Amino acid sequence: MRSAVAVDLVPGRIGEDAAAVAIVHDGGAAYIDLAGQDAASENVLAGWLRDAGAAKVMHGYKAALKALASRGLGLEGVVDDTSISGYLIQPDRRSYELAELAQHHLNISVSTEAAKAGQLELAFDGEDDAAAAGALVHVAAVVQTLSRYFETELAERKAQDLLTTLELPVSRVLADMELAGIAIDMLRLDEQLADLGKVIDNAQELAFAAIGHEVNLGSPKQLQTVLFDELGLPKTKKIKSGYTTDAASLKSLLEKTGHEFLVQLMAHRESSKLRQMLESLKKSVADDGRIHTTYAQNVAATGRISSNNPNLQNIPIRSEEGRRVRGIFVVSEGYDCLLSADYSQIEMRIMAHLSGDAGLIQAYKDGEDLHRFVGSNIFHVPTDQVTSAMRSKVKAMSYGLAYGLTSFGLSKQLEISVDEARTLMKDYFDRFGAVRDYLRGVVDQARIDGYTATIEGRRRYLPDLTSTDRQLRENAERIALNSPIQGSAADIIKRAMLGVAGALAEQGLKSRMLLQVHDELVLEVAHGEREAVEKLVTEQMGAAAKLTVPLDVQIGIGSSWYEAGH
Ligand code: DCT
Ligand code: MG
Repeated sequence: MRSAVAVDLVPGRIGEDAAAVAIVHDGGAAYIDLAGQDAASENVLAGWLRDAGAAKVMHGYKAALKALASRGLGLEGVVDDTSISGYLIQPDRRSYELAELAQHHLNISVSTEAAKAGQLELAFDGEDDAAAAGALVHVAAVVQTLSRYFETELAERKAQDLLTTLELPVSRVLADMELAGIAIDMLRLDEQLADLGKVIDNAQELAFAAIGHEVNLGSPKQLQTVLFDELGLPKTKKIKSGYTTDAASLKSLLEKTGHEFLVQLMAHRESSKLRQMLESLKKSVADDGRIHTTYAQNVAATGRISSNNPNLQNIPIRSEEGRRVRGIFVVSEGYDCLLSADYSQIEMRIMAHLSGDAGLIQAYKDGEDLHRFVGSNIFHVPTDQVTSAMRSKVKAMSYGLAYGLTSFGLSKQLEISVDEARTLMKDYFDRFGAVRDYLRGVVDQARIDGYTATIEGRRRYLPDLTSTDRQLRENAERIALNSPIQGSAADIIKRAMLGVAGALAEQGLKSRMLLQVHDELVLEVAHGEREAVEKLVTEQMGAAAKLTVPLDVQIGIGSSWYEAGH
């Protein structure tokens, strides 16, 4: 018999603190105000919460772990988190709030007051104690019912193992990472802000000089006047308010005309965006001088972990200016360095594995740079004569095909004629035929099954595959193509996190994992543990999946996230 636990969360120093706990068990219920307890009953509660043999279900396991930890309370034996099982059942829902899940699956209405109590904001203010207690117990009762209903649903979708062996343990690891946070070098942050300020002012001045007068560079209306009336540049795509001045159009306009105003305008925009990002990072530094992001396991339908408040996944990585931002994330006192480990070409490796394409598999087994290898095959030159332009072309094509790119799309992306793109694709598929067969097969199979599945069996249901609306259908087809690859990459990094966390604990190391971003893990390494951590991270990440091709892990070390990059 599983007990349902609801924890009342109130804003705390970092994240939330637990104020009260409601427990529903076999029809009976208890409400415990954590502040008003004597030592003896607190011990009983603490013992029960920590008892791995006492099975518990809840909604929002990670938040509860953190909130209870702030009171020194442990939590073991959690066998379901309905905010995650609900997601595994239907990964494309917009929200997994308790009230919504209860309404959708059980047709039960949960008052917003009660839902809030279980899900964050309801603060107990003395007067309304009884009502608040009732609300929290009600939440636990709903969670109990919902979890029972989900048991069957999970079994039907063969998702029980994903929940208990992957997602729930990952919640634990993420809770620790969120609590740890990552240290920020405020001086460096301010320095970068000041530098960007100069770059922005300079770009603005040069932009004004290029047209001989001042203009508000942030105003699309004024920009249109300058670009299309004054300078008479070729018109971009028509939109409601004239012609678009979005980034892509400006880029293509610059390529066509090379106009100095555009050069400066784009530099101005890029730097302004970075400055905005730095400002928002600065605002999210907590009292302890660290940034504590919040991860979500139920936002990205592919299975990838997302990061919020602040989002650490959208810090640009391709430009040097963007990478520099990582320099503000630093090792903290008492630790030796930061270590960044990431998978190289994980999507292509998964593609090689899933398609079983002999050429791709052999290339990886031989330790070749795959994009170079494909480039050599497509452009009919030896691998050492594949230029970086050729390499990025085939890279764009390889990923493009996995994302449902058409020859028209490819021609636009590579700025070549549709005929050329068609030939390129034909050459590609002539060489790597199993990839084409695989991609076709994925969509056909998904149409029959109603879902796609990752290597670990994470499903994504795609009812629109049989829609009569062509746009919906084609969109579902694109999702079907890429979900097994994206989703498998997500499963792999999650397994790797469990492996790394497990090995750190097993070896009694003080080093800790801080961040998970895309295919990368960032750790803070304690003194004297560098070698051991490097070894275990390489091993654990490499062993996170058994593919027909090896998983390649690259490691960098430094005093900041930037320096640890590679
Ligand atoms: N990506 C994409 N389309 C591209 C390039 C990248 O969809 N044209 C996606 C898929 C892979 C992910 O971004 C990471 O990008 P890269 O690191 O550039 O890809 P890679 O295969 O790891 O190549 P490289 O060896 O150059 O790092
Ligand atoms: Mg890469």
